[in-house]
Amino acid sequence: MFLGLDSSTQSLTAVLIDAETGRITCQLSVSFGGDLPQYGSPSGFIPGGKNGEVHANPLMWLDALDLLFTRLATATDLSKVNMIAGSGQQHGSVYLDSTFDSRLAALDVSADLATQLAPSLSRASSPIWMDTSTGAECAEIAAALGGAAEVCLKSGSTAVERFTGPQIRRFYKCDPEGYQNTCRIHLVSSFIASVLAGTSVPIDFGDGAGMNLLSLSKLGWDTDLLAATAPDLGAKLLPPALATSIQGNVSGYFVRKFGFSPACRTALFTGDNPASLVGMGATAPGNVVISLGTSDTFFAVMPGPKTDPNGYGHVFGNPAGGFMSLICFRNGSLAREALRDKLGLDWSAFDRDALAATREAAGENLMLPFFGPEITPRHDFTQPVLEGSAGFKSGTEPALQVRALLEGQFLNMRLHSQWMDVKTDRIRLTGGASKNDGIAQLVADIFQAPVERLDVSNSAALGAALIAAAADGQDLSALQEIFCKAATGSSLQPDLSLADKYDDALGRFQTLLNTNLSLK
Ligand code: XUL
Repeated sequence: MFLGLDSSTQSLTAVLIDAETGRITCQLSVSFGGDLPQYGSPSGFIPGGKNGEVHANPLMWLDALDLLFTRLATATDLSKVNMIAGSGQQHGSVYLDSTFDSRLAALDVSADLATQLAPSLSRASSPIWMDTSTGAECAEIAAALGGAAEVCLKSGSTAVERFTGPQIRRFYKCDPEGYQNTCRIHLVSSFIASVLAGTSVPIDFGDGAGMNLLSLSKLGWDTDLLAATAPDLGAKLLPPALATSIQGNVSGYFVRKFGFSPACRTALFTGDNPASLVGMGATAPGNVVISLGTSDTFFAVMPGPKTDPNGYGHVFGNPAGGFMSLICFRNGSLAREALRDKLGLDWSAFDRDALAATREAAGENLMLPFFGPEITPRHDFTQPVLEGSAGFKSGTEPALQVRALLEGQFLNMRLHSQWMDVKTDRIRLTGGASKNDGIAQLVADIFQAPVERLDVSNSAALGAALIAAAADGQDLSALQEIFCKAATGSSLQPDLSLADKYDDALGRFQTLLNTNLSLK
């Protein structure tokens, strides 16, 4: 049995697979907002951050881990797990002092993780991927390297606000003492992997590439980027490694408290998107993955190294080896939820009612679908921009707004993924909103490509379980054939008669976007 965990923005999920029978035997989740209300983070982060800051409490992730394992131990026999791997929301960072490793080694089962590890935090909160506070630091790093293009060439991305390097630099500038007390910096992924392993373990190439610190050609920390980010940074990071590297046995805390076998081993954790690439069975060319989550992401295996000329897209390590490209859209389900709440609709209205009722209006009205700052394209939007019929703009025909929001999200995705130039035999759709047939059909129509969905709702945790199996020596592509099949009846073909309409809408969307980006 192989266990995959995914610590995402809003929840911690476990997927347990049996490689022999080809079945998922257990799936469980802890919701940060719902299950841990004491952290005051209904959407997984501390609300009300100033100047673009979005932080989360890392102790919440530890409490979630204890709670998830308590539930798992009741639901299943954890002594059968051979190997654990996992993934985390990308870019978020955890800052630890010199006592972290000794506290990990001495964990006592009579107390919880959060109480025992809290004293080793050298920074009380963790900036996460939604943070946009580091514009100045991005500019400083780019200037030190001789320009944005140089940072992109080395690390696969221009210096990006949410990426960990600029976030570390901001911490160093705002709290030099706190930075000096920090002996180890982890990503969300490597932090949780370290807790499980009972010792600090490396960051993997998949998640490490989201830091603006990893040299893609050398697959090691880049000395120029380290120097441009903060002093002595190299000493605070372990050398990066491949996700399938085995770290040793699971910590005794989990053996004694939750019934893991002492022989159970742990592999590295990776980013949620690289893990999702594995879990969606998309580690070979021809597949594009669109993940509809808190953020929406668009990713695919890279045919060759290529970077986004506009600086919005990224190159990350593929946990199966090689590289992947990724584009992240901040206004994902948070925007869908914002419009739903504004119009007082329930979820079904996004699908059955709203999209079905407005089929005739495909591509007619336009919405720049941004309820807050966006990262692709990078801009401080405060509310959506509407262009179209009077009933649409005034909101007297709410279904038209639902259609335009969703069309706007996928037109924006189509526009900003053109640079990748990847072969799209099929789009594999995942994430909460992917279950929605209306949304899935819209993706097929706007991209004019077939869309498939898998049975599994948490592709990152499934991907992590498959990475655990691969680390144990199992054949990854054979397992993907079994676990990553499209669900029966889930495939949708594009409506070819809409191709021209959406080509035209794409042009108008681009014009509206460019006009708004040049305002200000
Ligand atoms: C990717 C990104 C998000 C997070 C949260 O660059 O910022 O997708 O990984 O899921």
